[in-house]
Amino acid sequence: MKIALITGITGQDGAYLAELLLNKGYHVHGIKRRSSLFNTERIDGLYQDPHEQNIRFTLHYGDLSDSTNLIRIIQQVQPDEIYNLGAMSHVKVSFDTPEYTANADGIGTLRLLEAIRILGLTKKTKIYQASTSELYGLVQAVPQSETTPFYPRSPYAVAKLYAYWITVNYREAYGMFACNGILFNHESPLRGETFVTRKITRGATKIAMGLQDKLFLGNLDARRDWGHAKDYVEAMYLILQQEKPEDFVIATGVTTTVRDFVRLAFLEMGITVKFTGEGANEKGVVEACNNPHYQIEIGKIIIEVDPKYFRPTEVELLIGDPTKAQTQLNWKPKYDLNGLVKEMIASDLQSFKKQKLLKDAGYDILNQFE
Ligand code: NDP
Ligand code: GDR
Repeated sequence: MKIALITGITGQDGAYLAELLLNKGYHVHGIKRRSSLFNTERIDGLYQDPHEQNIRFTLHYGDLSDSTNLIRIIQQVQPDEIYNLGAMSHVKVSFDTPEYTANADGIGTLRLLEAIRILGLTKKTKIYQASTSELYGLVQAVPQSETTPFYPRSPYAVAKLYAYWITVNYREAYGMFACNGILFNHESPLRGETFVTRKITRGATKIAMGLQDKLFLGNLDARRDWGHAKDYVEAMYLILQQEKPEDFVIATGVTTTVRDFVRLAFLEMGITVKFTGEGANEKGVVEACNNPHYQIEIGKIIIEVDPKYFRPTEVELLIGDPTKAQTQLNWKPKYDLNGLVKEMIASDLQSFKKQKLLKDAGYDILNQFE
C-alpha cells in the first residue's frame, strides 16, 4: 500500500486530495495544527477511528515552523509521497504577517526537504510543492507558462518563490523527486470564506435570502484564471506519478474579472447586477430579479467597494497556459467556470437555509464578525 503525507490536510486542497488518495487505496497521513477550536470540518467525513484495525487515515499534530516535529513524523510514517499544501495562503493577510508567512511558506518547504535528506529518504520519498500563479505577479507575458519569468508582488508570493527554487535546487543537487505544481486559482464549496469567490457566493446567497444587505469588495478589475479544486488535486497526483520530476502549470486558460464573477454568482440566484460609477465609487445595483423563492427590491445597492480590501501591490492579470499538463499529464479539467459557480452557490444556499428558517422564526444568529 502506498503511503502519502499531506501537510495542510485541513485546508481546501488537503481535503480533496486526501479523498482522492484514499479512493486510490493509499494510507493517507495528514499534519494538522493544534487549535483552540476544532479545525477538521473539511475532513470530518474522512475520519477513521484510530482504535479500529486497518485504518488508512491518520492525523498527526504538527506545524511547518517546527523541524523537530516534521522529522519525527516523516521518520515514523516513511511516506512514498509528500504533498506540501500547508501554508499561510491568503495574499492580503501576508502583508500583515510577512515574517510568519516567510517562515511557514518559504522555510517550511526547506524543513520538509531537509527532513527527507536527513532521514536518508531522498530515493524513496517524492515531494510535491504547492507553487502558485502568484509567482508571476506583475505581468511579464501572457498566457503564463512554465517558462514565463516570475515577478512576485506580495510577501506570500516572495515566500513561495523561495519554496519554488529550493524545491528545484534539491531536485538538482540531491536527485530528489521534487516537483512544483504552479497552480492558478482554484475554488470549490470548501474554499475559505475570505477568498473572493467564496465571499461572493456566500454574499449572493445571503443577500438574495434577505440575510445580508450588502457585499463590500476590493479591486473588481482584477482578472483570475479560476478552476475547480477537485480537478486541480488530480493534477497534483499525476505530477508525482511521472517518470521524471518536473514542474507543471495547472490552469484553465480562461480569465475572468472579479466583477464578472459577481455578475455570474448573483445571476445564479436570479439577480441581475448592473455596475455604475468608477474605482472606489463603483456600486452594484439590482437591475432585475427573477427568483421564484426570494425577491429583492429593484435599484437596491448590493455591492460597494471598500478600499480596505485593496492590496499594497496587486496582481492584475493571471491567465495560465496548461499545454504542458494537457500533453504530458493528459490532464483535463472537468469543470468550467459556470459549473464551478453553480456548485458553490448550491452549497452555500443549502447551508444558509437553516439560518433563514431561524431568522424567520425570530432567532437572529447572524455572525457579527463577518
Ligand atoms: P487553505 O488556506 O485552504 O489551507 C491551508 C492549509 O495549510 C490549512 O490546512 C492550514 O491549517 C495549513 N497551515 C497553515 N499554516 C500552517 C503551518 N504553519 N503549518 C502547518 N500547516 C499550516 O489553502 P488551499 O487548500 O487553498 O491551498 C493549498 C496550498 O496550495 C497552499 O500552499 C496554497 O498557498 C497553495 N495554492 C493554492 C491555490 C488556490 O487557488 N487555492 C493556488 C496555488 C497555490 P489550518 O486549517 O489549521 O489553518
Ligand atoms: P488570490 O485570491 O489573491 O488570487 O490568491 P483572492 O480570492 O484572495 O483574490 C483574488 C482577487 O480578487 C480581488 N478582490 C478581493 N479579494 C479578497 N480576498 N477579498 C475581497 O473582498 C476582494 N475584492 C477584490 C483581489 O484583490 C485579487 O486580485 C489565491 C490564494 O488561494 C493563494 O494562496 C493562491 O496562491 C492564489 O490564489 C493562486
